[in-house]
Amino acid sequence: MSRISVLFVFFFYAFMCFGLTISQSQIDNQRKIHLLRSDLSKLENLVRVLQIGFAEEKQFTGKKLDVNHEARLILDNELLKLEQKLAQNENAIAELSSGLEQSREFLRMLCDETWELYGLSCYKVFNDEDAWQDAVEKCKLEGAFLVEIGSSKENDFVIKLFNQSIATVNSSDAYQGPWIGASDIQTEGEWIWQHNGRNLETGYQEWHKDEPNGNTTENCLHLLETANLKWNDSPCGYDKPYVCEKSVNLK
Ligand SMILES: [Ca+2]
Ligand SMILES: [Ca+2]
Repeated sequence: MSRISVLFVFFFYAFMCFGLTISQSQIDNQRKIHLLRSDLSKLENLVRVLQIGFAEEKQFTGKKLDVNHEARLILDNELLKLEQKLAQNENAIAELSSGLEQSREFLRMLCDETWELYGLSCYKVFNDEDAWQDAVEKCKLEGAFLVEIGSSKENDFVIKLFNQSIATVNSSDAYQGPWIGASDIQTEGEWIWQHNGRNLETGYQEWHKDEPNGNTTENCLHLLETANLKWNDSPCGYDKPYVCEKSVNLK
C-alpha cells in the first residue's frame, strides 16, 4: 500500500472515529437538554401551583382578616350599646335610690323617734308597768292612746313589737303581757275600745280560750303572755307594760 493510501486510511479511520464521538456526544447532550427541559417544565408547573396557592392563601387570609375586622366592629358597637344601657341603668338606680331614701326619710318623719310605723299609726311599747287607767293617762301624755287593735295583722304587729321590746329588758319586768285599750268597766260584759268607743263585738277579737272569764273582777284587756299573747280580761289595778298608739305626723 502506498504512503498516500496509508494516510488516507488513517485519516478516514480517524474521521470516522471522531465523527462518531461527536454524534454520540450530541445525542447525550440532547438527551440531557431534554431532561433538563422536562425538569424545568416540572419546576415551572410547581412554581405556578405555588403561586396560585400563595395567592389563594393570601386572599383567604385577607378574608379572614376582613371577617375578624367586621366581627370586632360589631362587638365594639354592641359593647358600646351595653355600656350606654349600663350607664342608663346606673342613672335609673341612682334616681330610685334617691327616691327610696326620700321615701324612707318621709316615713321616718311620720313617726317620732323610737315609735314604729304600722298603717297610719305609730306604736311604742312601754315596759314601765302601770295599772290600766294609769297606762291610759301615760299614753295621753305621749299624745297617744292605749293601743286599739282592729285586725289580725295589727294584732300580729303589736305582738311582734312587744316581743322585740321584752328582748331588751329583764324578762320579769314584762312577764304579764301588755295592756291594750279596751275594758268592760262601764257595763260588765260589754267590751269597749276606750279611745274610739267601739264595741269589740263589732270588729276583730282575739280572745284566748274561755276568756273573758273574770266577770266584775277582771274588767281590763291585755295580751296574755302565757297564752301566746291571746286576749285576756285581767284586774285593772295590776301593773303591766302597755302599748301606746297615735296617728302618724301629717303636718
Ligand atoms: Ca269584766
Ligand atoms: Ca281573764
